[in-house]
Amino acid sequence: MNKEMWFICVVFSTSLATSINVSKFPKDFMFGTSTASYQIEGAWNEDGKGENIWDKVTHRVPSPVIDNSTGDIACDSYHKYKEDVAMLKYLGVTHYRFSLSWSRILPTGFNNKINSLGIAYYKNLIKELRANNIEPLVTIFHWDTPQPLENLGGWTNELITDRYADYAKVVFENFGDHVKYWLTFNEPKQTCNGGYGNMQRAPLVDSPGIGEYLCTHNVLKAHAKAWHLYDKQFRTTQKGKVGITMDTVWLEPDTNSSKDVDASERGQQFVHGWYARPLTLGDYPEIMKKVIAERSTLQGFSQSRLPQFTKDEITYLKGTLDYLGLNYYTTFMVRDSNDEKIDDISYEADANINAYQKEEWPKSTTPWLRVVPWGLRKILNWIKITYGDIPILITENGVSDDGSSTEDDTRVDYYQQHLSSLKDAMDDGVNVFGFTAWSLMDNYEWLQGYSEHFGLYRVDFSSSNRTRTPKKSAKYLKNVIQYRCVLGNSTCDK
Ligand code: GBH
Repeated sequence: MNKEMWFICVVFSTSLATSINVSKFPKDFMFGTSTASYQIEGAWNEDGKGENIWDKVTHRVPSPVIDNSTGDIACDSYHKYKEDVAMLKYLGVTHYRFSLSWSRILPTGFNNKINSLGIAYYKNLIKELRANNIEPLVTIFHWDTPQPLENLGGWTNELITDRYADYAKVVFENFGDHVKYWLTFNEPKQTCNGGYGNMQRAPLVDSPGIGEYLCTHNVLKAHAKAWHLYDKQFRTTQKGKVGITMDTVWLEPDTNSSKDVDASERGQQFVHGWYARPLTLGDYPEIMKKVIAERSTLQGFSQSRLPQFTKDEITYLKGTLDYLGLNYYTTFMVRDSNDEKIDDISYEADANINAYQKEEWPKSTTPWLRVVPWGLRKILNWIKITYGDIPILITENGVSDDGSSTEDDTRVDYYQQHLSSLKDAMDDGVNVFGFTAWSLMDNYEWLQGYSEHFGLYRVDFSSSNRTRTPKKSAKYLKNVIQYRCVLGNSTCDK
């Protein structure tokens, strides 16, 4: 190949790899930003709020949190919600995704006592949003289980499924006239794997290979109970939609050998099928049922560590999704693992894949998060092919940095590339009706404390005002929303 041809090839292939989709987003496409109660509200023991599992673990001595910090004050949004709404207004978003603190509404976790001040806080927030023409998108549960319910086993005890439905009823009754989009759970895989399996999330219960499966079983039942409750008692008058948010990753086969391709598909089923399949087709993926049953037997258990749904439960779960929320941050390469690890009783050993990220993929300050925009298009297409043409809302997408500068070019690039990949998926025919950036502002990043910054706004955690400052990415997203164009200007095709 001569020099000139070589040059043309390189230019062509790099421009393909990074080519930006410049077709416009549809007129009714929803653009928003996202937060979660424990990560922003603070006021952890104010106005009658009860204790939840994050209050509990962050107050432990020694602390399990990287910087020993807590969400006691966080962004102080309990007091500063009007400022938050003004920021949303500046961005020009159509919707705002936030979550409700169960313990603020029901301090004991049970419905014996409803905290009117907690209800008032969310009513005021919703009112302020509506007054500014911003649609509230409400996550009913984002990881903060009331401590009294955790004391009884939390999500591993089936008792919680009816208690969750009681809570959802209070929520629909009080806020449902002004909310059209509900999400029952945020990332149940993190609640279950992190909370009861791999010790990455509160309540930090050490029960790998068992706790995750019990937890997920109950989360799915609780979700279905809330959906049916809404469907029977609230849908006709309130006219909203009830979905769930799953965390997603794309798992790209390392080679095209059938072993690696199978490992990728098995991984997808363990990560996504575990939740999406029961709620669309009615039961866990066959591969999960088979693998976990076989391994359980080899390990000496008299029954599978994966609980079974009865026929009635399968019917009850099936079709309980009005739409699907997806959080996408990154992608992994996967290889088959030759080692069966029979002695290892854990979800990870059951899934048995080797995952890694390529050095050439740009890093963030979060260890698992490298920038891989094309994975978003791939996971969206996989979901459509595997579970049918369900309406999808991207409920989270974003990247962390060290927070040292408001000139956050990395975040601007990240959003531009991911929105472009999202538009590619929409052009492929995937039914996506909205995009929600994580996060409106820097906030409490769970066991990483205040060390990772995902915000469009910087928050000064050293000032008692928790001063918010827009970053370059906020201005970029504002322009994207205004022009419905990833370039942030008017040059996109019609
Ligand atoms: C989200 O979690 C949360 O909803 C949000 O509260 C949080 O602040 C935000 O992201 C930023 O972290 O689990 O092995 O497949 C994201 C949790 C953990 C999901 C890592 C994807 C990929 C590695 N993510 N996971 S794996």
